[in-house]
Amino acid sequence: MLAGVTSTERRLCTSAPVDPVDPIFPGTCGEKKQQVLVSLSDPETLSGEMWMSTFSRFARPSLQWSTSAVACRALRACRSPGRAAGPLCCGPTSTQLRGQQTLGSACVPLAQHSVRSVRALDEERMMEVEWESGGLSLYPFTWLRDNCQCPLCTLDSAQARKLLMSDLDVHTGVDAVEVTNDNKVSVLWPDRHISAFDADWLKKRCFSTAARQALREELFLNERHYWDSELRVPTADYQEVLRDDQAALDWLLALRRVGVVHLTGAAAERGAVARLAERVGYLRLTFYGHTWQVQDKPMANNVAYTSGKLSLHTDYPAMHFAPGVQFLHCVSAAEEGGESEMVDGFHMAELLRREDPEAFRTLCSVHVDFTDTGTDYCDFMLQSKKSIIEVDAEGRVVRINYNNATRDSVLDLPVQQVQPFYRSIRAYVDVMNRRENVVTYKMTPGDVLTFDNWRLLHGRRKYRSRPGRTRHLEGAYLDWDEVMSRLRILRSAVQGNA
Ligand code: OGA
Ligand code: NM2
Ligand code: ZN
Ligand code: ZN
Repeated sequence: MLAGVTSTERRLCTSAPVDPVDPIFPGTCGEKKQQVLVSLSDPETLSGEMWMSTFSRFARPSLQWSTSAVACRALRACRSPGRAAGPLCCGPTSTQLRGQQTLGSACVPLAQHSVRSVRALDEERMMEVEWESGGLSLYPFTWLRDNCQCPLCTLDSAQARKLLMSDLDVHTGVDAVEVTNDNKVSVLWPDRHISAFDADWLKKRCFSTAARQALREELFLNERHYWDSELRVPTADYQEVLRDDQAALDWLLALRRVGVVHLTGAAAERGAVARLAERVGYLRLTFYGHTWQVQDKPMANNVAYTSGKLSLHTDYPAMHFAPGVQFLHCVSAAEEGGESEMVDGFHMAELLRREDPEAFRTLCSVHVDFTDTGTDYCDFMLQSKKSIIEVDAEGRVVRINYNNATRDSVLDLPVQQVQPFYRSIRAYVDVMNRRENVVTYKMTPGDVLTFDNWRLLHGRRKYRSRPGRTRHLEGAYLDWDEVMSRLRILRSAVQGNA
């Protein structure tokens, strides 16, 4: 069991604010740069604080419960003997499913929220729910009608909407609303259609700013924990991650939040990254193959396949949709050189924004050409155009695209903007190359580095290549949708068992 769980549970009950002190935030804890790795399973070294702050993001008991409930409903639907055999459960059976599945949990959801009263606000076209626990929630009539859960409106086996937009009256009124004996809210519509909404289901979907923010965080875990050279890289045992759901969940939570997890204890032979990808779902095929071999190769079709230095980069900016997650497994290490380096690209971008806002703006706005041509899995001629620092609508950094080797000589800029553009890249690269920002380590056979390729920049020092005793890493890509999907399933299963 994970360290810090007791304190986590305490927080779940008290919903205390997120801890202000965190040991992987340099400067806030005053720790020295000695320990590089922090075990995910060792109660002494794993900072409970790190996990508390992770868990406290979805620490509201109601939200936790609601998520489990959705998963459990789906599970129950496919498990109950009557339905598993019957025509309603037409999805694949467990023996038909390919790849990894999270072991199910026997969770029995308990009702968390009760409705005290409900009324229709006809002027506003909203239903107002008053909760037993205090507080009010508003639900627009149109939204309620759109999300009717009855079998005519919803395909239960797919948890999907059957109701067509063209059949939805987007100006509907209601005839009556009431609280039923089984803690549901019932709505009678003008055409005599009736909807019944579960109290917990409604509570989870409350439109208040705070509720939406909490649900957003629960679903997407967008909170990031920035770091620099003092990072103690989260580490976990490869075999345990394959075997144990809690270990796999801890791995993916840290991968999301910190951006990197070091797994140890894999066999020193090919196959480990494919097996790990199966634990998640499936890997992402690219022109370099299902998995790819980082070795010093004659007539290399990529600078990675030489013994030269790789400066800090993200992989595959030549793809418009670059792989979200990367696994690198050390099959054999170089006798000399080949050390790995990495930086937190989001953190570095924030430093640049503060120190050189002009350069930051340029890297956010200029669309850079990237190119990759060659033959591997098959022949390829890739071109892409993207900004080196991508921000979302709120200005938060969400993706870094930068590989100096595949940055195209084609530069689609007015000539006057060329020099400011170079100055800006150089400013960003100079920030990330500062000693205080780079984590350096040497992989040994059996290590698997798993990291967020949208966020981290990674590199390697040059190495001496010896015929017959060559350095060999095997790599694979995945995407964040698949990783987050597995994370949510693991979370439901593990929390259901608690
Ligand atoms: C790569 C890469 C790192 C290494 O292949 O893209 O970054 O240590 N390799 O060889
Ligand atoms: N490899 C390692 O952007 C890149 O070309 C990164 C990709 C060859 C699959 C390297
Ligand atoms: Zn309906
Ligand atoms: Zn790389």
